[in-house]
Amino acid sequence: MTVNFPPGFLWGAATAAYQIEGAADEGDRTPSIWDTFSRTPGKVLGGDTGDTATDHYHRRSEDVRLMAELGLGAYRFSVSWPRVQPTGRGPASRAGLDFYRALVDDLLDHGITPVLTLYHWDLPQELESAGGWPERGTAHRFADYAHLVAKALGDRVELWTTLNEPWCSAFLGYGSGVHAPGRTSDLAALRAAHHLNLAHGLGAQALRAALPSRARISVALNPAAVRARTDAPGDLDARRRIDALATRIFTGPLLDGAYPADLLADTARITDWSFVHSGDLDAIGHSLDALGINYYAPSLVAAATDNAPLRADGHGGERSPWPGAEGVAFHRPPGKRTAMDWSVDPTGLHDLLMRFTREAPGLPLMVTENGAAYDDKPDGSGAVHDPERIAYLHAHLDAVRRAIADGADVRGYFLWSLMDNFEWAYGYSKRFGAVYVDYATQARTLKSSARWYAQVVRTGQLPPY
Ligand code: GBH
Repeated sequence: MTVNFPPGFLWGAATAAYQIEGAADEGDRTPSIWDTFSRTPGKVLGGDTGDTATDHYHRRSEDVRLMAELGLGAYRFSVSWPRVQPTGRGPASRAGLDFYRALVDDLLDHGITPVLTLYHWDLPQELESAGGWPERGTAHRFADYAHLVAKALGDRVELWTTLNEPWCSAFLGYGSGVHAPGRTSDLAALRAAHHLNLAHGLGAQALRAALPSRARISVALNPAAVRARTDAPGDLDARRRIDALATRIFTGPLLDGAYPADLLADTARITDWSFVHSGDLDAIGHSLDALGINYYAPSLVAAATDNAPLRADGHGGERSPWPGAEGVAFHRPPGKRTAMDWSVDPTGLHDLLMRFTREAPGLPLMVTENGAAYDDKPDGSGAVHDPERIAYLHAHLDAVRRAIADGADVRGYFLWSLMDNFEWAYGYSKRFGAVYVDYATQARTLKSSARWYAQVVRTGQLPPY
């Protein structure tokens, strides 16, 4: 069956500032929590840091030409907060803003729609030293920062995303500690989650005040496609708990104007949630023009029968990123796996798109990230063949197509990632790119998946598989 994606569908690829820019000490940039964290021995695999990353800061024009070669209609990137507002407060850095002005101009010159994310995990270290996301003031600092970026780029950027995956910022950053700033406190993680929600709400208000009315505001969540291992009540309850902590802790305030009652009950041992002030939920609700969904893999849970420890985020950390989910065991979903050891299951993406179609009727959806890591290596001629990634992308795009056919209003798809990059706690050991990066020379090579994706973008349809 040949099916076209809707006209105007945005075909894109995504990156994030700390993962690609490098130039950590250039311009007025100060350290972010990821500089501090990655420079701390033992935190990132191989001791890797984003100091140089893929040197995108210096290779911006070459990288935009690559995007044009792929025929991308859109590019999702993030702004480094400590590059454009070095201390996290006060005036903007001219040098910092100039970099993003030049990037956006390059994109527009090539007919590529810029999709700007304000926060992809690189909090200025000075704000962390003042308490970070567990402190309410950080949400206000974020709104000021949002205003400053909107003033600088609002004349040429229409699509704005406040936060990328606030779950990771809160629960990996402050709960399990496998991400920056590496704190391990259940209470701090829950406070961080609320202040990230509040930052989104106040940030959206600041954007509306500064942007022309055509601007569109979204947030990119990583909702869990979580399944119960059986229909036994204990397993279904495990599923409910993880769904609350992964997804409804964000969509509750965003879509329903309240935190879910079961989440409050599950976490009552940790907090009475008195850090939620009156008025906060009004600021957070009714703030979205679109919802971004990042999807990689499903999770499979069950009641822990034998005191099985909670699996943290698949990386070294022994602490759980799931406060209040004691008694939940994570199991390995069946099926094929990527180099992250995540299972390949596109039905999770279809399910999520249909879920938000039901739960947020009328709200446009966007797949803001989807992709996979594989052990890519150049062959003798320097070509990089990644048939597994093509299979992954094909299957997931097919899931998007099916969701659209089933009534989901999906406006775009962003492959993660444009190029190989700094994969957070895994450093450079995991490659998610459609473009291969030789870190010794910074040479970029299109993988076969990039050529495949270029064809999908050009034709607007999936080739037979
Ligand atoms: C995204 O994070 C990021 O936005 C991006 O920067 C990153 O490079 C990319 O994906 C690839 O990792 O149920 O406990 O097993 C995705 C992070 C990974 C967080 C899977 C949730 C499963 C948690 N997600 N993880 S668990």
